[in-house]
Amino acid sequence: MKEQLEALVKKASEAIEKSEDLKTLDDLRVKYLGKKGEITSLKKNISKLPNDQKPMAGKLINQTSKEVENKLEDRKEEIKKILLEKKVKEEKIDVTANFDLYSSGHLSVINQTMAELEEIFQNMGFDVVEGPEIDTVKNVFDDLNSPKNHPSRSLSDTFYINENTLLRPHTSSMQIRVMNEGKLPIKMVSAGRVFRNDEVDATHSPMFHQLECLVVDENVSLANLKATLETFIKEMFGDEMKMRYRPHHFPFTEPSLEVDVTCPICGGKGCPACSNTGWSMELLGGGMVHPNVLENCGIDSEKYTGFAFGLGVDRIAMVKYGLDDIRLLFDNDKRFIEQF
Ligand code: FA5
Repeated sequence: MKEQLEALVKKASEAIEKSEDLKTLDDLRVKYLGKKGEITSLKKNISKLPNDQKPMAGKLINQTSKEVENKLEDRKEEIKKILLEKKVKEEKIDVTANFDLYSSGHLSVINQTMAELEEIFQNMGFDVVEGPEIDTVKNVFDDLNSPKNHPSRSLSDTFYINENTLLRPHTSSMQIRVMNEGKLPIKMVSAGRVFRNDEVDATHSPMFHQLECLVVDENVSLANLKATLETFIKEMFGDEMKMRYRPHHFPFTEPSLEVDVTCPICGGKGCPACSNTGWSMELLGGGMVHPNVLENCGIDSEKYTGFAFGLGVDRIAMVKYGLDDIRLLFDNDKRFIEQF
């Protein structure tokens, strides 16, 4: 195992040394130390070793992990320094240049998209509701029928403030808050920031935005959910946009589904961005509200049914504007921002 780890450190170090930008470095971090990374996989396999080999293997893998982590950090600092020096050299300021004194800022792409989404749903008769980014374990998990051992509850997935309070990892906690108000029927959307300990890559960010939708009334059916989703997709992306449903599992809905649309980069022909499938990354998850969730909020599940879904606002913006990397939305590059 020692030789295997040394070879891994060598391979990682060479790749890290060769990297010239922070994106490549992020990708290397995911490759080696991410949830499915090479070193993380080795850690997961320790349990399969004979008992007498476990302590030594654990120690060696931790050392390897630390070594690669340090090399990534060192290279990150070096790259930052090189980029800064390059910037200082290239970006000389001409103080005599004529510039627009009155140029003003505007809403970011994400806020524009969020406003557009809210308007579409308002036109369909939904109320717009706001809620806190810090919420309770009860609202985020317990009352949403999440089993105690659900992976999303773990410290490695979710940012806890204390045992009972956390940065919400999804806007679904707003379902509980609204149902607990005790007013029926419900037809609401609620958008805002959410936080997860996700590795950064082209389609994932640790802070992103969701819009939650909840309808509860008598006789609400899966057909109503489909009609709402199909109307929304047409309003947002135009009549030509294709969508597909995939079955999924969420503890708070049954049955559950996910939705993708035509790949915005190739228009469905197949390209590297969509791994030649012709479909976008997953845009939203939803389903029929689980009877346990209704009962947890004091709603009679024999009389009332509901549907809910949660969509990724950042990913909606990516599809709308044909962006192939979510990081563009957060980089604050003026050349990008000014295009919107
Ligand atoms: C949820 O968060 C569920 N709460 C959605 C839901 C609501 C299901 C109501 C049923 C009823 P999921 O983890 O799949 O599900 O996230 C929903 C959407 O958020 C995804 O489809 C995706 O568009 C977006 N998303 C998820 N993780 C990230 C991330 N790290 N970065 C950017 N967008 C993300």
